[in-house]
Amino acid sequence: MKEYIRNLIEQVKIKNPGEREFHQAVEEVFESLELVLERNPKYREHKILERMVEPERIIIFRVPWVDDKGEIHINRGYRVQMNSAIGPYKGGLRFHPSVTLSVLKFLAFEQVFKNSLTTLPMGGGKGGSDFDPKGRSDAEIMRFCQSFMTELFRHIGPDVDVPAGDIGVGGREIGYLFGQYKRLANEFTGVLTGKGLNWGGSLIRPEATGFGVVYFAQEMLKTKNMSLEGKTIAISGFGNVAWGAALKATELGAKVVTLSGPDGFIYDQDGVKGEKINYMLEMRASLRDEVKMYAEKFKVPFYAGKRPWGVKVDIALPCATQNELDENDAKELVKNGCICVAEGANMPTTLGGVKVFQEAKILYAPGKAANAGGVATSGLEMTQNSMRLPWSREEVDKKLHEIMVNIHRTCVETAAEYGTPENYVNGANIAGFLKVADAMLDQGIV
Ligand code: NDP
Ligand code: 2IT
Repeated sequence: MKEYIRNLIEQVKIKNPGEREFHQAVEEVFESLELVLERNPKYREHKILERMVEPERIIIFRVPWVDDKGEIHINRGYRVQMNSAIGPYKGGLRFHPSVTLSVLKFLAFEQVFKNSLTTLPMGGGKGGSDFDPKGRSDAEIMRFCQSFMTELFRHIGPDVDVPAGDIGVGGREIGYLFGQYKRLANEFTGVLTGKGLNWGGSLIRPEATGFGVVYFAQEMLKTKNMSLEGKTIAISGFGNVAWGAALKATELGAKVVTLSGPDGFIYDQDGVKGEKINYMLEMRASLRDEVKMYAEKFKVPFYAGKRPWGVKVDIALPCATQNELDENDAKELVKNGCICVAEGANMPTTLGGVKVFQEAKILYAPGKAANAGGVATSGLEMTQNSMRLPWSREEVDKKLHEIMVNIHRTCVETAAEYGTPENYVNGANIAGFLKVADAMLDQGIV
């Protein structure tokens, strides 16, 4: 079976040359699936893995727009519709200059397994653009979003494909995208999630990914009879996910001592709490892309060009972006006594880094399990839209919490069932896979 999996990974590399991030995501998942294929030859016979790495559809399009000075810009837009076996395509849109087809394919691939874990009926997709929002005016962001949606609208729909936010796409962008969709499609439906509260959005959706990561970490700690109370935490990033994680971790009695941005990281020994957490929203809205602003405002140390993984903490929550924590960072965290890593970002740890955590036998949860609370709450937003009834904050939060506890239990039970107890990577990959794979078998060769 090892041979078959290795060959398959090789084929993916040959067929998708240069798509480094996509190769990495496939390799991580397929290594876990060896255990499943040994027990169930039917997945191999029906070429389920071969089908899963071939997106059902990819749309690539031109996004022309005009800046405030009248200059014309051309960006590239994408939507990767990966797998619709268990529901309409669902997944965020990323606006960042580092966006490539490889990045979006890896994200869409991860999304398939993540969405399956949420227990809600959502397939996997992802999209975005290499557009750089940094320094752009509100009017420029609006024109870009309108141009992007002018092409995308014909490929999505509330029962077809439901995009949401990701890096560079928050409430404001979802608003502009929704406005343009509504105008073109002439319908008011839940075609996007992360909407404003007055027009179909769900309470708790902005907080959901970060809250979910912390709920997941809480469950991991419980397996060792520990809690978040009094623990110190290193968070990377200062965006939507980092913000939600800081809020919930602080509420549960932990102390968040770092945040990071592309410019470096800050160390706040008193903890990122209260108004300091609110300030994260201001930093994000400033579109300056600098966490240094925090150091200046609150007079704490700033380490230019560095990542926060050398700091002594109990828990690490990487919440910025892919491959932001490598083998050396992982060694450093373990050496300094870190006992738990839960990924808020998608694939923030390199394959080498993951091996370090697993060999050190610390608690380590991959993003597709730990950060599933965001898309799960998007699923709850879709439900509310279908019912045309909003739920209260408490109700959504309770459901989110139940879903995270459930995903945690599923990961632990599946890992044990397949002979690798405490291996959250195997637990998440296998459990996420089985539901989608069985649906594909039921639906024939499509
Ligand atoms: P935001 O745009 O709100 O924030 C992203 C943060 O990461 C920003 O601070 C961003 O800075 C920073 N960042 C980006 N690149 C780097 C880098 N190379 N080094 C350091 N920091 C960097 O996005 P989100 O918080 O929504 O997303 C963060 C991560 O969480 C992503 O991996 C995303 O895929 C994942 N995620 C998001 C979910 C959601 O619901 N929003 C759900 C599940 C996962 P800048 O952009 O200024 O470079
Ligand atoms: O990576 C993710 O799960 C997200 N960016 C959220 C996707 C969604 O559809 O809410």
